[in-house]
Parts: sequence; C-alpha cells; structure tokens
Amino acid sequence: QKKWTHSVAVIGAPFSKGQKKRGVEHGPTAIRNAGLLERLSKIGCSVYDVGDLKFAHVPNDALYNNVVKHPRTVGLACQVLADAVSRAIGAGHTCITLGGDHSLALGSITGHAQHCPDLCVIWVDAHADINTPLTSKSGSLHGQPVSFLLRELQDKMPIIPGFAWAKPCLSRSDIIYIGLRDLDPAEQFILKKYNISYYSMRHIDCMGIHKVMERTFDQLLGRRQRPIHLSFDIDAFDPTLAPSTGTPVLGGLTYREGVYITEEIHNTGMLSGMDLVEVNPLLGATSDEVKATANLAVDVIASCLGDTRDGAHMIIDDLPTPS
Ligand code: 5AB
Ligand code: MN
Ligand code: MN
Ligand code: MN
Repeated sequence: QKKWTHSVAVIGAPFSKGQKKRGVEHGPTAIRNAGLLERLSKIGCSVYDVGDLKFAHVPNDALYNNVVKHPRTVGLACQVLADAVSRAIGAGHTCITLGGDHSLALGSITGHAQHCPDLCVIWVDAHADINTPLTSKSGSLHGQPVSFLLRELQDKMPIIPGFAWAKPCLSRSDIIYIGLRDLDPAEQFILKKYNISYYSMRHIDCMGIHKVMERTFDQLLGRRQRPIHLSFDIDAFDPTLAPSTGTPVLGGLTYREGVYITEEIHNTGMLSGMDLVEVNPLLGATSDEVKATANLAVDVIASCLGDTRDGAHMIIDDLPTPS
C-alpha cells in the first residue's frame, strides 16, 4: 500500500560559476547516482524528474568592480532556474533543486516566491552567504545570494550586470540560519545590524538542536502557516561526514542533528521547495568520501520528504497469521 504524500519535482542545476573550484556542476549526477529518485519513490512520493537545466556561458563576462566573477553568467543561470522552479511550484509540486553551487538559491527562491510570496526560508549552512557584491573578498557569487534576496539590503546593493531581473522577495524576519560557523566580518555586521536570526554551531552546542528547531518554527510559523523553502548547503555538516564540498569548515552538524532538522521540517507539513547544493564529486580524498557525501545528500532530501527513523513510511494494516 502506498501513500502518495508528496508530488515532487526534481530539477538538476549543474552550475559552478558562482565559485572557483571545478566539479560542483557534477553534483546533480552524483546525487541521482546515489539513488535519489528510487529512494523518493520508495517512501511514497510521486516523482516528476525535470532533468538537468542547460546553462549558457555568457561571453565577455568581465569582472564586476574588479572582484565579482562571472556576474552575467550567474545572473542568467539564476534566471533560468527561477523560471523552472516557478513552473514546478505552479504545477503543484514540492520542488527540489539539485546544485550546483549556492548562488543558485537566488534563482530557486525567487522562482518559488513567484507563486508563494508569503514563503519563509531556512538556510542550513556553515556560511551566511550574505556578502554584497561590495563586501565580498572572494568575488564568488555563491557567498552572496542572500544579499540579493533581502529587501532591507537593497540600498547597499550596486547595479550589477546580469541581475536586473532579480527583485528582492524576503524581509529580514523571513529567513533563519542554522549551522553557521564561518562568517566574514561584513556578514557578521549585516546579521547584527539587520537583526537577522541565526543559530550558529555554538547555539546548537548550548541549547541543542531540539530547542533551535522549536524557536525557528516559532518565529517563522508562529503567527501563521506559510510555505517553507529549505536551502541546504551540504557543508553545514561536519567535513568528516561531507568531505566532498568546496568550502568545508570543521565543527559542523552531526548526522543526527542534520536529520533532526529535516525531520522537523517535514513534520510541519509546510515544506514547499528546497535546494541541496555544494556537493562536489571531484573533491574528496577517495571515492568512498565522494559516495558518503552523495549518500548524505540523498538522506537529507528523503528525510525532508517523510523518510523517518521511527519506522517505514509505508503503512501495513495487519500481520500475517499462521494457517
Ligand atoms: B557557500 C566566503 N564567505 O564569501 C565568501 O559554500 C565563503 O555557498 C562563501 O556557503 C561560501 O567567499 C559559500 C568566504
Ligand atoms: Mn557553505
Ligand atoms: Mn552556502
Ligand atoms: Mn509525508
């Protein structure tokens, strides 16, 4: 007996120009090869695979302000993804975007917000990804998507080529971070100045993941039920669990903390879209490390969609009787 709890669209976004290391464009294939679609069917989702999007490389994509890399290419990729996500959400699916680097979240969240203007965001990451193009030291756009999304930051945002289409769709209280442990000085300043909620690894150590999730839902869903967008960067996990990623940081989430986050999100019944980003199968010392990272990504997604540690998702209604 099957319970078709979720109709799920899976969009591959093989994009890597938001950062400097090669390989993260193979994330969608690695996650698919780790058995994502089979796993989702097994837990009762009806899966609609959109396949992998094609992203054009924009020629003569000069640095913005001598720092920000590939702005037109990243801007266009996000626009293409926004359209695809918007279509999937419009068709009634829960929309899963497989990255690719985290610059893509500007596209997926903007596309999601086109049908769900009331959405809120849970951003699980070692990093806040809230540099503006003017504060970024690396010039990598995967460290900047949130600055494009927040209304309160728009007077600090320069006009940057490739992003004219992007209109901010979140307010400061619509997003909560979990897992932070590596902030740039300007990012730290932004979080404090705009009073953006975050639970760093230190908070998780102090109060435990249970309280963190309780407070998260209290803030985001306490007044009203609303769609959730989960943006999950695999580097939120400890590098011992997710070594195949571009910017690993020691001291990350345990497996149990990560799965608890996603189980609780499933239990709200409000998950409407998610990103699973920054799996880079060309990084990692051995093929076992790469497999472990991709398997972890599948576990995270499955858990968001109702896979549970308490027992099988499929329901049986009787035991066999001896004849
Ligand atoms: B990720 C850093 N803050 O801006 C920057 O992996 C790192 O999507 C960004 O979270 C990490 O380049 C981006 C130093
Ligand atoms: Mn990160
Ligand atoms: Mn990130
Ligand atoms: Mn379910």
